[in-house]
Amino acid sequence: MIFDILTLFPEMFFSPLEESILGKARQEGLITVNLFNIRDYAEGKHRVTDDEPYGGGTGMIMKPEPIIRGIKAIQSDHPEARVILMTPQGNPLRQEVVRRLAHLSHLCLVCGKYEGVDERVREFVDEEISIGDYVLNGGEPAALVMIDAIARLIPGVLGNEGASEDDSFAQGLLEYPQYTRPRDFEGMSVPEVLLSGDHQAIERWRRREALRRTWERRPDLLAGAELSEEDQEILNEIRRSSGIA
Ligand code: 6GU
Repeated sequence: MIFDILTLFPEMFFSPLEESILGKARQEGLITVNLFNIRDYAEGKHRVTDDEPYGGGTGMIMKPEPIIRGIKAIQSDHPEARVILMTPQGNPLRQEVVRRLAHLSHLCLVCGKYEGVDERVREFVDEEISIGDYVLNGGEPAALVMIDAIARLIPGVLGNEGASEDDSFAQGLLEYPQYTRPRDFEGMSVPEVLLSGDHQAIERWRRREALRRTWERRPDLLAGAELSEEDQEILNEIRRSSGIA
C-alpha cells in the first residue's frame, strides 16, 4: 500500500513512521509513505499557501492552487490513487471504513488546517474523512491515525498473529479484559476461568465480558454488532443482573 501525503508539515510524520509496527512495515516494504510539501506547489517568491477568507472572519484559509497542483502531480503518476481530504467535516472514520480502504493500493491523504481549505478543493477529492468529533489543529495527526489503522490490516504487517478477529470493533464489540502475570497484583487476582485451561469456558467468559463491556460503555455499538441468539440471551442476562432489565 502506498500512502502519498500532502501536508504543510511533513516533519510531523517523521518519528511516528519510524517507530514500532509502522517503522517495521516500512522497512519491509509492506507500506510506503511519501511526503509532499504543499508549499512546493505554491508559486511566487514567498510560496504562499494561505489567504484571508472572502467575506471576512478570523483565520487564514488554504489557497486552492497549491493543493490541487499537488493532487494533480500525484494523480498524473498514479491515476488509481484515491484522494482523501482529512477534515472534521468528513465521514467519520470507523473500522468498516478502515477495512474498505485497506483493500486499495494507493491513497493520497490531503492534510488541511483547521481554519479550512478553499471549498473548491472538494471538487478534486474522492472522499472526506474525519477521525472524530473534536477539532485538531490540522489533518496531520488524523492522517497518521489513518495510516496506523489501515496498515495493521495489511497482511504481514502484524507478523504471525495478524489483525485479530477479537480486536475491539472487529465484530462491532469492545474487547474483553486481558490479564498477564502476576496472578495476584496488589490484591487483584486474575479471574479463575482464565487459569482453568478450559478453552470453551474461556471463550464463553470472553464473549460475555465483551458484550458486558460494550453494553456498559458503548451501548450504541450493539445496534450494529453481529449478535447471535446466544449473544442476545447473554445480554438479557447482563441487563437483568444489573437491575435495570
Ligand atoms: Cl481529519 N482534521 C482536523 N483538523 N480536525 C479533525 C479531523 C481532521 N478529524 C477530527 N478532527
